[in-house]
Amino acid sequence: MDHFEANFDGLVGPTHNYAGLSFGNVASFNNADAISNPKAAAKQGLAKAKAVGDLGLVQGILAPQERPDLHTLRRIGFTGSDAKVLAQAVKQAPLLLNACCSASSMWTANAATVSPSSDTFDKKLHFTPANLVDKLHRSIEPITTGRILAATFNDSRYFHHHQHLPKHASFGDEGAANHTRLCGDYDNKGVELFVYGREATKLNAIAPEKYPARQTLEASQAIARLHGLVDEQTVYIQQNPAVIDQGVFHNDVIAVGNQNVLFYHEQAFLNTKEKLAEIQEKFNRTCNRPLHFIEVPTEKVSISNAVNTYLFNTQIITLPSGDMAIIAPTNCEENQAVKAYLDELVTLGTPIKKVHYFDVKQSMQNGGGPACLRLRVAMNATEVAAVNPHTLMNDSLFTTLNTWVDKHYRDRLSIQDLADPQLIIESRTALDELTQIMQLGNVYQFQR
Ligand code: SUG
Repeated sequence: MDHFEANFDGLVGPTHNYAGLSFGNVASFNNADAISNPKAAAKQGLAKAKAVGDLGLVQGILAPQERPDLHTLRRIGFTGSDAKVLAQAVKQAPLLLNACCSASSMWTANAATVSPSSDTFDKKLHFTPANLVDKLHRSIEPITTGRILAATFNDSRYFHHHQHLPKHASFGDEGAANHTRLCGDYDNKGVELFVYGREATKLNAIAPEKYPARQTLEASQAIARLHGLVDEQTVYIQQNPAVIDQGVFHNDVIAVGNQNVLFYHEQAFLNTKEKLAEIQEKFNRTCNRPLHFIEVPTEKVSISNAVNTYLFNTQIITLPSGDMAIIAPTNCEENQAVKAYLDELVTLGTPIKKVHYFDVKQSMQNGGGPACLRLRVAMNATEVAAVNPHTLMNDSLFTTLNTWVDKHYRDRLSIQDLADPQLIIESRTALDELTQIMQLGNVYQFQR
């Protein structure tokens, strides 16, 4: 095969914890203050990534970020030694300290928006890190994300890296979680779908009432301009505000696509009929293949079941045989209605023939399913060959990373532990070693 959709999974960082930081993300809120297990979280993620690689897909790993983020704490006025900065922060501003300790970069579906070279103006693969401005703990990710992406896709002949969008609510951008690409073969032209929650510059625009809409139309349009996408291959769709208000904080909680399949809940979008017609028309003109819309009705799967099990935060992958499989969290298997739906789905005659379940509960408890944990990068063979090879999953990297996790990670972390200065030392020691394993150079602030 000479065209691939690679998945780059976020390696869970040593400070993985449950701080209830994401208003509008039901799991994050419900599990606030629970005790986390960073070691198990990292191993669950690695096992899932390795299994997808073993199914025959190109699989990569993106390094986590430096947390606690002492640099942000110093920027907001805490001074003295690292230990003193933590001690002051926990006393004066514990919630800000929590925000500076989140391992949220593990959800690499929010790392960036990626457009493959067959869609872009200069025939390079484009990356724009997401600014993640809606949540403080996530808004401190994009600079380091940009460095990690540049160290992973480190060949300017093939990869074009942009700066994140201006950090203002008008440009709220959550990356690939609100972006889907439909295509024939991965290296052929495709149709890029941008799903947004609100239009920032229009007065009285339709928007959710209870929870924030993190992605704006203006951000999606800016990405399409930066990547040089053409209108004939681009569709903008507004998310249904009523489902955002029920906990669907990203489109990838309610819809997922792969090649010629779009799998979505009937309540996912606004103006569904018109938008599906536009997708169909653009797809027909761009891609030489039948398109399958798989719409899941509320009577089979309610919005609350979709949010609680992450049925749509599954990965739809194409196996070397050409059949598609779904990578689902075990939470789907444990829910009667959702399991029944998935059992039926593989018999419907669509390209989806099989479901594989993985336990990623440490991530799920913060609202991150299998699809949140990965950034998809469609590539041709030349581009795959240009990727930093030390970031690509194989038996050796899998063993090395598991050993590295065993050596450095705790198996229990409470919110109170975030103020432990020893955690800074542990985290930095681990990440310094990781940059050598993955040959990333000095991507972290503490190394510069
Ligand atoms: O941004 N949770 C993440 C989950 C991101 C899921 N990503 C996708 N759907 N693509 C978020 O809400 C919780 C952190 C905490 O509460 O400790 C958090 O950031």
